[in-house]
Amino acid sequence: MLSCPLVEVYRLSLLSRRFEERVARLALEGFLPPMLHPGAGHEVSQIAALAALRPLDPVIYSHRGLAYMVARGVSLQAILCDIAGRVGGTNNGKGGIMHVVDPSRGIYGESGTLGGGLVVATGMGMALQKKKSDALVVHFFGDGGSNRGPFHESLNWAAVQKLPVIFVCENNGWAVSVPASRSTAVEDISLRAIGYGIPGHIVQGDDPEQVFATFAQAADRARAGQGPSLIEIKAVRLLGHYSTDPQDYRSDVASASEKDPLPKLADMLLAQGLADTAALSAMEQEIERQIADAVAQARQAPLIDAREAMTDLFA
Ligand SMILES: Cc1ncc(C[n+]2csc(CCOP(=O)(O)OP(=O)(O)O)c2C)c(N)n1
Repeated sequence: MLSCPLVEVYRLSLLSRRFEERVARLALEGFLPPMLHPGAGHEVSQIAALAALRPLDPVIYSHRGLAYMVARGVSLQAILCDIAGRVGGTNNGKGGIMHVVDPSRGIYGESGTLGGGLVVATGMGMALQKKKSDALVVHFFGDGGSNRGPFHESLNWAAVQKLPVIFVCENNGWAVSVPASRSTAVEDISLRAIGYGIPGHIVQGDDPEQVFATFAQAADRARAGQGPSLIEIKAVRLLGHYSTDPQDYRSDVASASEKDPLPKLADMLLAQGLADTAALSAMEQEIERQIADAVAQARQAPLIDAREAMTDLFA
């Protein structure tokens, strides 16, 4: 059985974190619009999850963070151009920050409405099943999204039809400013799997090996025609709902930062002898260089022509 590529998960998580920090600074500077939902705290589990799947298994991601695209190798420059409305992005300025779409890397964007992606993922699962493909769809959504109607319809239908879908609830305990305890009567969203007759799993967002193994198991099940799984990642939202959120509704900000999976993973690499401090600092420098290059290139890209809004339309 394959094991989790921990060093690569760390590198991509660090790249996602530093890139997102840079995006936030570029927004303050006015180069980009400020509306980013930071994924800080979620990166390690998102990347370990995708590492257990095939590179082209379709991903319908959630609005939180950029790690999904970074994990699939979408270029940083293209992501920046998408966000900044510049030529060179993945969809010519039509998506902005939350809708990077690159089917050549299995990245299919997300729905504009919370919960909408569940239905799209289920429909894609039907299409894959009809085509007798051995690919599977993975869809990430939040605990807030799991309380919307499409969650129940999608899981029920996917279970009945044995669709190749992995439903992933990233439970960070918050939906904007509403704590999960005020919106959800159960602590574990994964318990709901029982109601649909499918496996439900809980994984800890700071345990990439557990995440990898659980996704690999759910993927085997989906590819074998046995149907969907529901995986709940216990995640931590280190920052605000959006980048300039003052978080005045929150008293756990300091304690949340102690739960950051990224330094924990660095410690794990050092303890297991998978990397030494010199290797980690070389990695950090390489990442800074990669980001600086992407920013320099994006700054040179021209703004999208407004007429682009009328191209590639099919409805
Ligand atoms: C139908 C609908 N209602 C409200 C919103 C606004 N909205 C965007 S994200 C969000 C909260 C999402 O919380 P959760 O699903 O827990 O994900 P998280 O932000 O914690 O990652 C809300 C209410 C929306 N996009 N669509």
